[in-house]
Amino acid sequence: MTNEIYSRKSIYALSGDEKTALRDAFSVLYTTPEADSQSLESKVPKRYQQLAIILNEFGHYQWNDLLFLPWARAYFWWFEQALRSVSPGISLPYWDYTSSRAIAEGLPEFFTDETYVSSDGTTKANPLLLANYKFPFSTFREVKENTDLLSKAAKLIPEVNNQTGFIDFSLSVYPVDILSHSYIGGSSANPNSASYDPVFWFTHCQLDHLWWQWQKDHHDHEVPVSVKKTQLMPFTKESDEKSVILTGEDVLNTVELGYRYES
Ligand SMILES: [Cu+2]
Repeated sequence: MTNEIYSRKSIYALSGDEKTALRDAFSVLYTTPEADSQSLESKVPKRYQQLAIILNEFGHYQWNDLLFLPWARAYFWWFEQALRSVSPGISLPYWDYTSSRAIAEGLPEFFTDETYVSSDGTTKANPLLLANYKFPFSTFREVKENTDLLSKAAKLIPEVNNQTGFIDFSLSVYPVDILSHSYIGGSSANPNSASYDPVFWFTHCQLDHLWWQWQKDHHDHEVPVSVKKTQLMPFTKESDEKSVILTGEDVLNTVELGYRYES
């Protein structure tokens, strides 16, 4: 699909410039397409909200079955392509909320800073703090005062990694993700609004990262034929100069989508 393979890394490994580029790209997704007139401002769906609503329109129908991981992989890749259309050098990083650093420090400042200095030198609102949900509401968080839920998620990881088949892995990794939603609370704890909170893309990238690491260690991942053959609506790839819907099989190897993780 693409010749150059790019890497996804931990948010803890991002340079200052990389963080700024990501925040700038989110800001652009929040404001395109531009509203035609002031009065239409609230009615014109922005690119970001068009991407976030995909979870409600398509994702929830598959969340609790075995398409959970493949569909989500296609979704974050799709979102990442939107970021890369704004700023070609960037990739979607992951927040490993089960890491000792996350457990010690809680939600990173990358997501909680009120403001940041953009690449044009102006101080702007941090786009990773909140996003518009449904007019006039924005996303909000009710982050737990301690990181016990993250510790709980971390304790599940060894068992998750020890699973030998795709089905068992999918079932065991699901609660890890749910704990991240509960820890962040607010919009993240509500399935209708979870994808609007900008932190969603980073916690879910970690889910994909866990799958990628697991796939590396378990080559025989026993993905059912039904999962491989199912179309992952509404995501497409270019094939022989036409757009075709991605299937489960298309996303099993991230390199075919154009990315890998650094580790
Ligand atoms: Cu989730």
